[in-house]
Amino acid sequence: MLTYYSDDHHLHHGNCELIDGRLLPCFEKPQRADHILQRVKDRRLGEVRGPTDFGRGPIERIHSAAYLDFFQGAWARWQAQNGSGDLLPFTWPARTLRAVIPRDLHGQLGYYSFDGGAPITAGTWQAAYSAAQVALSAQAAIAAGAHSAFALCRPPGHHAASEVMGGYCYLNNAAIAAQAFLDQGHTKVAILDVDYHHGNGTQDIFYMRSDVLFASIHGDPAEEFPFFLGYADECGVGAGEGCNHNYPLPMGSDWAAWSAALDDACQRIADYGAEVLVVSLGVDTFKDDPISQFKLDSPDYLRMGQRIAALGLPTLFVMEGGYAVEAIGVNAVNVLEGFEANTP
Ligand code: SS9
Ligand code: ZN
Repeated sequence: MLTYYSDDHHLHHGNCELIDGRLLPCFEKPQRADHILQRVKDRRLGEVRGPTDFGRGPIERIHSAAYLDFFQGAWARWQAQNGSGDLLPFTWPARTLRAVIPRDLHGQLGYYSFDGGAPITAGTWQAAYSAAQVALSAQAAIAAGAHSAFALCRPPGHHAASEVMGGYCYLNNAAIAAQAFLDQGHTKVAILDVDYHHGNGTQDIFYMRSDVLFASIHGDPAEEFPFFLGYADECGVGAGEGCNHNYPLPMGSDWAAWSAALDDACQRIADYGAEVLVVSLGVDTFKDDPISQFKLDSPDYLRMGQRIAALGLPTLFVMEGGYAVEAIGVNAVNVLEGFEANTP
């Protein structure tokens, strides 16, 4: 399997995040992608290629120009104010307030985010931009005939909506790639989100559309981040009705419970008639993940890849979460190896 990767992810390294009343070092850190790349090489998964630059155009198919302008320019504005430290939001237009766009940098930061988990640093835009190009490059490889490809994206993307960052995510790499398939002539794309957290950004982007089916298996949002989306009764609206499938699972779920949801999600994807599959590949479902509560073990990721391969669809894997840094290389690449083992 081809892997696409850019070293630019190193340009994004947030300082800290708020957990249990303490500021702790960010869990979403550069070593995550370094470990995955090393495992790709150790297992000789296939060639590793740098991205082609497709520009801002395909990103603007998902994110508004106003949002991208804000994100791209935020650090320079912060520097012009002599800001020190990461740029982090602290006020959001929650219920009772108005979703106006203030003039102030921090006001705009609150407008364009949903939590304080996505710090903007000097290199965040470049890292996120390159991650989107990595996803687009892997998409292009599949469009050119490859049966599968791995976009080793960092930062991740599935929590980012059209105009909202959060949950370590800025640009929705999987959504950008899915839209590229549609813009190149496909009519039905499925996105399967196996990250431990609900892909709220991806769901929101495609919620009213029938050309993308979204299925997500995740920790029950009644008990887990992102809390405010990802419930089982969210099925899509308008043209999108019936094209959104959430599988919220209880804390402590293991492979038996998780794989039952996967079987159902795969059946939905097959019934939908998807021509191509994008997998939002998070491996924070791992038993030793420091911020998650599922109980998958490393061999389970081989089974996951095998089950996904049984769909028989051209498949783009897009890296999302996974924070047990030493293990995420093994677990992510296990999915890819399981997929290849079950591909004729
Ligand atoms: C605060 C935890 C916030 C955000 C998790 C984002 C995961 C992205 N106690 N966690 S895959
Ligand atoms: Zn996650």
